[in-house]
Parts: sequence; structure tokens; C-alpha cells
Amino acid sequence: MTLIRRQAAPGERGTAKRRRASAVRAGALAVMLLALTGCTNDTFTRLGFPNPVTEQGKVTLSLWQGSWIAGLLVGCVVWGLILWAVIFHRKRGDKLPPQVRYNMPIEILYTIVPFVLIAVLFYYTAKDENTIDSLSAKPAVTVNVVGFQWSWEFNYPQYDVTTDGYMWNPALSQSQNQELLPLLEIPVGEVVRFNLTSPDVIHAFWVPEFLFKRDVIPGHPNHFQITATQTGTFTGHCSELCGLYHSRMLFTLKIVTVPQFEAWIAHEKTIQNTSFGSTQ
Ligand SMILES: [Cu+2]
Repeated sequence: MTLIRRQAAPGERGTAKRRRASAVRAGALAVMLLALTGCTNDTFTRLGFPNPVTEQGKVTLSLWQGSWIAGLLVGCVVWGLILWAVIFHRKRGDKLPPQVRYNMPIEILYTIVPFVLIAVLFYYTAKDENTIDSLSAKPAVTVNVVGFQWSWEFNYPQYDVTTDGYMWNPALSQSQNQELLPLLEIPVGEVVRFNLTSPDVIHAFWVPEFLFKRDVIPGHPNHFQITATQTGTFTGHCSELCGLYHSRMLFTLKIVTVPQFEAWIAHEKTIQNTSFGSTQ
């Protein structure tokens, strides 16, 4: 038997090439889009959440992931049932299928299953919320945070140190802004308590990497605490629309080692004492 391979006509060769080229282009575009969204493997497993830098943030992340897994399991069951109905119970004629009403076991299942799902989600949410909101009697560092239109002030009452700064200035670079924004410096691995107050309108304290935000309400002091798990420099935000320059109400957060924190506090004390002394 002789196999005769048919030669592709010049036109067909061109079409195949074009198809290959568009497949490569589509692949490159997908990779580029993935890169633009910053969606790495890590971001994918965290389902879009930033990398948490506190013990409390890790609790939030596991609650987020658990809720997604529960949601996906329910989704799979529902999609499976839809496909089963679509495939095995298609319309096969004009005769109506048997009409069934009030199937008690199914009615009870419909009632109990959602209740169990909500109860489980509620249990884990309440448990994790209690962990995240718990306040220890003796935090290592206390920071009194004042949010005002449109900046922040951080007081360290134990050390008699206060820091403040300027609003974000769009005319300056990111690094220049980071130097001029109010600085919140905290030690890694220590319990830090934040007391939040506002003299004017409602603001909200938000560091994306804490996976946490809390309102700063006039006349209603709020509190929370964290234990940082890694060092680094981050940007904090106000996340409650509070007026004209709300979007520029940022601060710089530096998480440093304990010796670095102590050195910084000593340095700030010297500067503040000197400037206070010079105004006498
Ligand atoms: Cu604001």
C-alpha cells in the first residue's frame, strides 16, 4: 500500500502559519495580562489578598481561603446538579413530566443544608474575629493614632514621642513622599496596641498587609492590636472617604527589629527634646 502525503497548497500553509502566530500572540497576551495584574502563584493561592505581615493577618487569610473552598464546594455540587438535569432530563416530547410537589425529605434537606453551611461559616468567622479583636493586658508598645483631615499623628505615650508629617504630594516621587509622610515605626515580634481617635470626621486606619482596617471615629475611641511577623516598609491609608484630600491621607509604616526600634525611639527623643529646648 502506498501512502501519498498530500502537499499543502500555498494558501493553506499561509493560513496555518497565521493560526500559529495568533496562538503565540494570544499566549503572550495572556502572560502579559497575568503579569500586569501581578497575579503570581502566591497571589493565586491567597486568592488576591496581599501577603499578611501580622499574626492576625494570617488568621484573616485562612478564613478567606476557607470561605472560598466552602463556596467552591457548594458551587461544584450546584453546577453538577444543573448539568445532571440538563443532560439527563432534557425535553423528550410534549408530554409533561410527572409533577412532584412537597417531597418532604428534599424539602427538609433544602432547609437543613443551607442552615448548616451558614452555621459553620458563622462559627469560624466569630472565632477568628474574637482572635483578631482580642487585646492583651500588657502590650509591649502602645501607639495612640490620631486621624484628622488629612493626615495622621502617632503618639508613643510610654516614650513621650510623637511623629507626624505631610500629606502625599503628587508632585513628588514615591520615595520622596515616603520620607515626608507621617512615620509609624513598630517592632517585629512584639504586641503593639493601637488606640484610634479623630478630632473631626470619620477616618479609617488601613494597612493592606495587615489584612485589616478599623474606623477612626470622633468621640468613640477604637482599639486593636497586632504582632508583626516580618520587617519591611509599607504604606498605610485612610479608607473612609473623609473629604477633599482623603486619597492623599497616607502614612509610612516601618516594621523593624527590636534593637532598631529602640535606637529609633532614642533618636526621636533626642530630636524632640532638642527642638523643644530650642523653642524655650
Ligand atoms: Cu479619609
